[in-house]
Amino acid sequence: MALERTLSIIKPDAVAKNVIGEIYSRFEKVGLKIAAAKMKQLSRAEAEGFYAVHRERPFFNALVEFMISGPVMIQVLEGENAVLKHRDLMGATNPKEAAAGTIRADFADSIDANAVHGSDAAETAAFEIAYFFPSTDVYGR
Ligand code: RTP
Ligand code: MG
Repeated sequence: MALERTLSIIKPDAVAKNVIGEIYSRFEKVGLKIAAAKMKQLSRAEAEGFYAVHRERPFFNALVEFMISGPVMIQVLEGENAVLKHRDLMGATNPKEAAAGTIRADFADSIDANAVHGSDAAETAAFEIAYFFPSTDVYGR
């Protein structure tokens, strides 16, 4: 299994709930290492660019509004099979459908305020990591 990197964002709702440490602990327990991290208030343009793939979707404006409603915590996670491993920890997009014990089941309130973002494939991870971190700020171990 290849060593992979993925981009994680703890969204404004989860930052406001003060569960950054609880979520980091879940990453560490499955062997995902934090290779880069920063807290950031996204501008509208940054949020729109990050989610550009969803630009034509009906939920795009609500998604952008939510993502700029407060600071987010952004990190690069590194480990074996990191993309899928992280998606498994997150749970389904809609917290009502998220499996028990997943981050979204435990901390998300709605499909809009759903606590976390995770890259959905290795190619999107490469784009998303570069979107927020210059390669010199990512510390692989
Ligand atoms: P994310 O990108 O944030 O990790 O979430 P995801 O892959 O599980 O879901 P995605 O399809 O990429 O959608 C991005 C975000 O848009 C919101 N959404 N709302 N109302 C809706 O039908 C709907 N569908 C998606 C969610 O907040 C989702 O996280
Ligand atoms: Mg997605």
